[in-house]
Amino acid sequence: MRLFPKHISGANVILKRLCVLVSILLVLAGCSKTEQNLELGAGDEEGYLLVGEIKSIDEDSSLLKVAHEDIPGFMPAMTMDFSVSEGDLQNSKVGQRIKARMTRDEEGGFQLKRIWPLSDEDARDLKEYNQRLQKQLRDLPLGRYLGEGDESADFALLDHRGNMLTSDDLRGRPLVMNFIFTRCPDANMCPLSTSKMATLHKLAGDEGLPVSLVSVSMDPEFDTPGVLRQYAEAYGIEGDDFYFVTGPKPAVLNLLRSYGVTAIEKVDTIMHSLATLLIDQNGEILMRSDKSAWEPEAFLEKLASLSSS
Ligand SMILES: [Cu+2]
Repeated sequence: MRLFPKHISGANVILKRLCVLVSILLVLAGCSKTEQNLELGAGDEEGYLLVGEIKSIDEDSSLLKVAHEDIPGFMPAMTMDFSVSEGDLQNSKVGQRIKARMTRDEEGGFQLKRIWPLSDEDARDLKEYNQRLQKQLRDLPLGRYLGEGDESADFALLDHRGNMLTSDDLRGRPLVMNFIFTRCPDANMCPLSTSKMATLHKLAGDEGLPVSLVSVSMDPEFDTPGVLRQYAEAYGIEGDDFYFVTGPKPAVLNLLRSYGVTAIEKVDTIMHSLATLLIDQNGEILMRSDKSAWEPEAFLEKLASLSSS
């Protein structure tokens, strides 16, 4: 369908100008919208949205008993059992409020997927830190992103154990950060980068060098804390100084933007670039590699020089 034929009549010219005006107004409206939807798990479509409180955990049968609120058009408020994934089971705490998608499992029972912990304190942190990050983004000159010598970006996200992690929590010791997503099908990209992070973690541990490692998911709608927990386990990554983090999509996208990491969603994957950063104990970026072939040994050397200085 062609909107504007070659021979544009007077009425069409007016119509065309109106369209242009409306487009400009829409763009302006979009630009002035600063409030971002920082709701955890926003944007999910599968099954029914469920909000509730964990009442008990049955580890042997991988079941959670959850008192859920009314699910409009489907089910009134009640307490019932749900099957959950191993990662979600490990992250669950009695008394915790959660948000999840409710679907049928293979046995015809109900299951919860994409579980996000809900707390007012977390919501406040998400909002406050993301506002700080947005200000940092506004202060960056057009086309620039953070690199060596720059102050690192502020963030608040949830780790793979379901706990809030902020950039301030990480101050006081060096930090290595990279960007991955668990569904990445390209062995030379995220899987390789995660293996290198695991190697660096081990080498630093062997040499007694203090460092925190943070892997930011580029696929926050799929990579919930429970999914990240299973991913960490699959790579044999343990220790409370290694974090896989995720959160509301706008907060994650702002963090990616600040570091100039591109992540373009395709039908069944994400086309993306990579970045690995070494940030010192005061939050300054000391090293940045944009290649998938970054060397853990080079980062280790820099870490050692920090310790000895
Ligand atoms: Cu990847």
